[in-house]
Amino acid sequence: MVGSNLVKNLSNSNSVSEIIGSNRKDTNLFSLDETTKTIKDVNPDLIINAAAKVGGILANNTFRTEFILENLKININILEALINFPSTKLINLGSSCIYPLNASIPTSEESLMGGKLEPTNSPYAMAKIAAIEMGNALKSQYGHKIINLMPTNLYGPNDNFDLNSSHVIPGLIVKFYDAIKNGSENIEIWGTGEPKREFLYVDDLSNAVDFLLEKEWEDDLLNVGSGEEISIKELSYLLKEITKFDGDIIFDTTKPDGNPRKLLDSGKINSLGWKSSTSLPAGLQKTFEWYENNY
Ligand code: GFB
Repeated sequence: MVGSNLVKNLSNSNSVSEIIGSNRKDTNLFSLDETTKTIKDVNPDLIINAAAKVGGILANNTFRTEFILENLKININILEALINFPSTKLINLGSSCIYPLNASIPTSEESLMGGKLEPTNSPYAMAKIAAIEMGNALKSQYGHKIINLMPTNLYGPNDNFDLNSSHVIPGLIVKFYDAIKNGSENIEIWGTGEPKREFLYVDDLSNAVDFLLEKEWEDDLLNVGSGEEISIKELSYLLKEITKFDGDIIFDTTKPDGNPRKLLDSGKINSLGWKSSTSLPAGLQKTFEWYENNY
């Protein structure tokens, strides 16, 4: 979702003369040789690392080994390959789950490593933290220019709409869509509905990246969020309205809630002059329409 969206949006950017997308078919990031070869062949001014094994709470909590191994390998190979290309800048994308469970809300960049991680996604978070630390090592030792962007929970067209591995928004869109199609009387939401999340429409993240291309990078870690949080219960009622489902919503409390609250302090990027522009209802509407037209 993020990589294809960046290619689409940055193709129209005044700050970019050419953008080259490289997906998993083009470069095997589990191979250091192939990763190095792509960097050597393309010789880019800037790499945006949007590659990751990602998933929702169930996938993260079930495939814990794959989530840490695959993400570590991707990040190790990109950063090790970059050692010999110190003039190639890197924008490295992470996730808000790098911050500790007990971090203050809204969570600022300073909270990193201040406590224990939230258990359902600690393997994924640990791989993302390792990438930040590796980047810092390259910066101090070899002079690389690297910025780590930590977006809040993302959603939008081209997301993963598989019920078992998706994040909450695409998961609920599929559930409402199928319930309407099958005439079901209710849909099931995981957990208590009490947890709160902050969501960012994927175009807004690409817009933040485009915005930063014009800036001098001083911070090595920068949060990117919408600044608004909503409970999963409120989110499900909003989606019920958008999808026009007229049945009931049932909460399956045998499923995990995960982090009770995730809201980033995006004050740093806001003070540079960037703000998200897509409201949650507008983004959800666009994502639902995209799903209806593409599935
Ligand atoms: O989006 P989500 O899977 O990820 O879940 P996290 C958010 C909340 O929605 C949790 C609830 O409290 C879920 O229990 N939920 C309710 C559902 N119904 C559903 C459903 O049908 N599908 C899903 N997926 N959730 C992820 C991390 O955490 O966030 C990743 O696991 C990453 O590592 C990502 O950081 C951004 O926000 O809990």
